[in-house]
Amino acid sequence: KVHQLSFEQRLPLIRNKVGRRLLEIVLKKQSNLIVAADVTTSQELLSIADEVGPQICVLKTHADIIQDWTDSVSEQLVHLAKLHHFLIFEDRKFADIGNTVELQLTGGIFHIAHWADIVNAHIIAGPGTIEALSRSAEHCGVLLLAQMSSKGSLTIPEYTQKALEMAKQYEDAVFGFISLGCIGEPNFLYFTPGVHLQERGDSLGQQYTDPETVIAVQGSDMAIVGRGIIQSSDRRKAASTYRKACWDAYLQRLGD
Ligand code: 5BU
Repeated sequence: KVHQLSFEQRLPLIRNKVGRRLLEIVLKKQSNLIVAADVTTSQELLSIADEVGPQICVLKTHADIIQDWTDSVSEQLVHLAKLHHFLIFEDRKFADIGNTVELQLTGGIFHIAHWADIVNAHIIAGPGTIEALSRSAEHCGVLLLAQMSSKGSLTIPEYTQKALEMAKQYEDAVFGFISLGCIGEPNFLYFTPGVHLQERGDSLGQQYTDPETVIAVQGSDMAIVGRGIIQSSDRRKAASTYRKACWDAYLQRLGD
């Protein structure tokens, strides 16, 4: 199932306001590129945000791999997000009972709810996880993990289908999925990790696909690129190359 509706046409179909705000940014910057800033110091995280910021619609973080995280890091990140017009997606993959998820979202040392525009959740524990996120993250949009890019992932078709059903029950909060391509209706957005222009995988089960296949053929909307950009000697240039490849793939899909 590949959608040929444009992002302009899909914008009014999206119920969650963060999802709509994301599409406004995507259209304005002509970027459906998300960078996964998988580094371990706040200095590297912030310099990546500044370097690739102009090319991306979303910066994806793993706050818990930053060795020197403080509230000041998130404040600076939010400042850069405003400066370069991108959203912040904390890839926390909440998976617990609702009560614990609420504490994980708001508490600890990360205070994710204070600075993340987008968070994601596994559906393994049932709707309580999403209920907690939708209640305590009013200004946050939620993505459900419907498929994963890693080898041996247990997300069989029936599981992916359950994610779609659960999303429909929480459409005010959930505006999309982590999936390998388009798996449902055009009123949701599809985000795909495991994107690389050169490599086919890593030594720990990551499986890569190129932007054209992911977006034009498999019908995904947003490509998530980590090491393809992060490990490049010129991150600005790499981000620019990936932005163009992802946007051209989107245009190709519309034109097919
Ligand atoms: P890479 O360096 O492009 O392989 O990084 C991929 C990023 O996407 C990394 O932050 C992962 O945690 C994240 N990811 C993934 O690779 N595959 C998945 O199925 C999910 C997240 Br969900």
